[in-house]
Amino acid sequence: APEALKTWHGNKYSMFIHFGLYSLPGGVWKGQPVTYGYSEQIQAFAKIPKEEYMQLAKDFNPTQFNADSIVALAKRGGMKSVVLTSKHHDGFCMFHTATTTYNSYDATPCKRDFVKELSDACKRAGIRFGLYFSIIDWNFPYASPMSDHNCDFVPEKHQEFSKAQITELLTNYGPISEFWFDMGSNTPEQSKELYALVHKLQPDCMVSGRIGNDQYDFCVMADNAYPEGSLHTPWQTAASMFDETWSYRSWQERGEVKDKVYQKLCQLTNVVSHGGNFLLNIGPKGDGSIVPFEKDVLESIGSWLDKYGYA
Ligand code: JFZ
Repeated sequence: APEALKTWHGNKYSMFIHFGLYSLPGGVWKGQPVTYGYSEQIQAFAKIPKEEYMQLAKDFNPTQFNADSIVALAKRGGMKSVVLTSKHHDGFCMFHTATTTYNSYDATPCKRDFVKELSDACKRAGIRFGLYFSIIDWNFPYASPMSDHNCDFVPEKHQEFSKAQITELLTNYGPISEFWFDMGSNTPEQSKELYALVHKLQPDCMVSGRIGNDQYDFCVMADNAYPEGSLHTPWQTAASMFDETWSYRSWQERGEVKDKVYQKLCQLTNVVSHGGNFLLNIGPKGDGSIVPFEKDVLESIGSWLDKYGYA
């Protein structure tokens, strides 16, 4: 719908949040920093057996995760929506789902539904809310193979599983501004089916191009990139704070806040002035708290936007 596109395009600048079980180890496994690969994919990069990785859920109790303060930070930062990782490649669901007990409500001591908490907080604050969803799933035995975590691939079972989760996500949490599929479907038919499912449930929800096979409402550029010429489709650039990871990494060298503010402001203005939307990521710690460096960066960008009248 053209109105939905206009609304989405009007977001311009939004917050991406990578938060999940992987936030607990924070880029360290068995006392050793894992120095290659994104930290949200530590299960694959540190070759952690599934049963062992799953144990993280027993310690997942992010007492410092406060949806209202995250949303307040997004607003202070000048952001118009928030996009949360509902499920990353590890397959751990950050919402209370009936499809698997491997979720933040059933498998943890905290019994919390983070999709619910953040969607409610966004509603209270009057900003939009979107979801990242990985089609790749290292926990579901029948999901498409990537690394050696899946060995019993059954395309139909994987598709039914994804559809059930997508249905929950688009039914139980109010309006979802964008559905940020990652790591595409297996076949063109499956991409088409998921795309149609999203629009059947929420006609105004914008679907990301990473569902694969040319099914999309907007394209996602490579990190920090913007197109050379004019694109004939809406597009977005997602950006991480640091090149090597999206989720929290305890040993990350962050440098100076002012340098990061300058870098991210350049990217933001570049992307938005070329007609794209900018989605800037934060990676909260395993206890749910926001990394002070990231908070400072977002607040400085927010004051700059305010000062120059962009807010
Ligand atoms: C994917 C994930 O694998 C990663 O862990 C993170 O969640 C990120 C947001 O999305 O990684 C990608 C996939 C494609 C590109 C960049 C990062 N790309 O096309 O530039």
